[in-house]
Amino acid sequence: MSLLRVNVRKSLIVLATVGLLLTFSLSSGSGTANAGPSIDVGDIWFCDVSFQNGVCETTVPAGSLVTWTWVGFVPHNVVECGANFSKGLACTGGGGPDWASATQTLGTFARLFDTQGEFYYLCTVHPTTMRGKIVVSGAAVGGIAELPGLSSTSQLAADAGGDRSVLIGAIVAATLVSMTVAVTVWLTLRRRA
Ligand SMILES: [Cu+2]
Repeated sequence: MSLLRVNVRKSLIVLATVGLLLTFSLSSGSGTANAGPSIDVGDIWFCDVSFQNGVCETTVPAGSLVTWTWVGFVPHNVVECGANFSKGLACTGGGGPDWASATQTLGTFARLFDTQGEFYYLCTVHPTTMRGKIVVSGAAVGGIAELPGLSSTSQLAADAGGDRSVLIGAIVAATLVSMTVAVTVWLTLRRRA
């Protein structure tokens, strides 16, 4: 009787733990921030080689998490540089950049854009070649943000990858829950027998 009671309590603790893990894994994939676009950081361009020497403009709804993904072989950075790049080639004017990534050759940099406006950035290693602009619209919409002006296949593939990872996370979590329930029930029954 008491052994059964202990098992039931153990089962409840396991279920509660798994439930918490499930909640965390789902919220990390699609929490308060919209899963925004991923912008490629290449040699030597933002978004796509066609934006080399130009300005890559990316429009997102307010509340979007924008991620830059390094895809090249030489060091670059992403540095906020004032309206129309008013902070200069090193972005040190006007009190310096409001935000900046590290100078790196691999990895990602993510930033949540939750206020409406236009945010200019450049790579201070290649300040005249690599320039970009995030336009944050007022409308907060769920899901993946639209990317006007960006039609490269790598951009589309990156967006699809983001969707897939959330889906895979949900499937893995659901599988873990059902496996845990099955093992717990099996252990409980075996101990009672
Ligand atoms: Cu660069």
